[in-house]
Amino acid sequence: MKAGKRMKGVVISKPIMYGNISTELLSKKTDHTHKWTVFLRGPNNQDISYFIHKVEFKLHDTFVNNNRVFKAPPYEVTETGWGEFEIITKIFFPPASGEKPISLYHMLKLYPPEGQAQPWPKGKPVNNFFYDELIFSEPTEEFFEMLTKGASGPEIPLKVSGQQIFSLGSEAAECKRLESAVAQVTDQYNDYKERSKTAEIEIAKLRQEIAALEHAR
Ligand code: SLL
Repeated sequence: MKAGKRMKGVVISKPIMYGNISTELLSKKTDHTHKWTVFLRGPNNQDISYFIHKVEFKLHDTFVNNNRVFKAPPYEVTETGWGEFEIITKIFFPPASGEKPISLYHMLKLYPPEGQAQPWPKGKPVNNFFYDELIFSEPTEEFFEMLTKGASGPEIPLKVSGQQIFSLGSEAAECKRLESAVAQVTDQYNDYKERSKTAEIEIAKLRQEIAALEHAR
């Protein structure tokens, strides 16, 4: 194995999940209104540390020591505070990978989504989770070894359960929804095309009639 040699044509993708969970503090001793946790983990809660060197969470300047660094999992910060802000999660890969760090931008959500039909139950956590995939294109041979040998068990759960909300099942359901939306839009488009063709024929006919009438004047 030659150090730093990249593998032509090889692409490896690793699923991740990131986001935050927040609960309102019921007894407010300070101006802090919520307790929250921001995290980076595998969608199946599987270990992802075998291809990660460290993770930094950059919090708002109002927090003491606002750059939180983790060299091992769990990659998460739990805090209390009073406001929503953007958190930058910077993922660093092992030096042998030659990969640049990747930054994720996440808006910390404390409050439930607007326009809820029901009032939000007191103490119910607010979740704001995202699924994404880290794509490694032409990894070095060393990093390829790490990426492929370190995985343990399935990376995406089969079914939704608890906090594992992104699953192969929900992906398939989403694909079906998108396919049926595409079919619906295609039908509508064909219908409009047909109607516009009929209208054009009608216009041409009327033009001819006008021309004949003008000619006869
Ligand atoms: C806002 N633009 O005004 C945002 C900033 C900052 C939140 C939110 C600090 C907590 C502490 C904290 O919650 N900052 O003092 O430890 O809503």
